[in-house]
Amino acid sequence: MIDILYSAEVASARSQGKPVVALESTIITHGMPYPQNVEVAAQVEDDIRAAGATPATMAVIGGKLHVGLEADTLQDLGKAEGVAKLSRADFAACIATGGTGATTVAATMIAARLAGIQVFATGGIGGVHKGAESSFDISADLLELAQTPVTVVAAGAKAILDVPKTLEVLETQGVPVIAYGQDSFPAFWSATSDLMAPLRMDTAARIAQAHMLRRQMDIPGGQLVANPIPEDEQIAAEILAPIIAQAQSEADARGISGKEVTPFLLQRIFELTDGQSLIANIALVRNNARLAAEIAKELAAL
Ligand code: PSU
Ligand code: MN
Repeated sequence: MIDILYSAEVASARSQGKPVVALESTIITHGMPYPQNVEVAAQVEDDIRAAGATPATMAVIGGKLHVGLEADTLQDLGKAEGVAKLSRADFAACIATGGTGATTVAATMIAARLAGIQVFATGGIGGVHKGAESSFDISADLLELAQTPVTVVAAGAKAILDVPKTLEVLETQGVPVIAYGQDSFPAFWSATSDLMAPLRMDTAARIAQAHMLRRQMDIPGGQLVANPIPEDEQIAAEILAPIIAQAQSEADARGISGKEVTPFLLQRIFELTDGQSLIANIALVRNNARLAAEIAKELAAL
């Protein structure tokens, strides 16, 4: 087995069988600017503690896989420059070479599985990018959801993605996409979209039960829970549409490709909305952390 460095609180929760919620770190290093990134990461961890679960933020630091970061380590990671963005493809290579990297949704799911953690809260997942029919840019997050048994709570998918194609790939890959408490598939900054979610559940207990049943039925893979942003915190899709289009055409003009695409778009949208996108982003991540904690508690009780 690979060597894992657990934070003190995660080690203690694991030994007592208490509920733990995994958190990614790419959102810290590539998704939000410093110092808000560190403040938000600490706040989200506190939200999980307040809800009665233990947060486990994942990262690779100097070739060691950390499950749960101590406060000073989180601070250093949030400030550091040139941290790698790790997905399934480069996760093991980073450990092998003694590197430092932040985990995407895909890599966080792998780390969670290694640590026996079944629930994970994030903001948005990667998906099928606009123009994927020529770029072939489909996030490894979708394929990870198809094979790694972790329930991921996100706020739906961003409009930087081709959301209908993202839902099609999830369906093909056999990933349950569950809207929480509504029929519509949430659109990240907006609580609803024109698309129906394939599934709907209204309680954390149901989501936990479905997660367990998939394991008992030997169906590999996880679940995607799409949790709508609280209505008073949302940004209307009409306001964001032209901004997203501008960010996308800038990315195309500059020939941005591969793993640079998502961080580039997020950064440009932050700048073009004068930071408004970040405020909504923070609200929805916190909301997802609270729901993930409830699901983890239900799973621990099963
Ligand atoms: N989408 C967001 N915010 C994010 C990301 C995606 O709304 O921070 C990050 C997550 O870490 C996700 C990764 O796993 O980007 C996906 O990158 P890619 O599209 O290169 O697979
Ligand atoms: Mn990609």
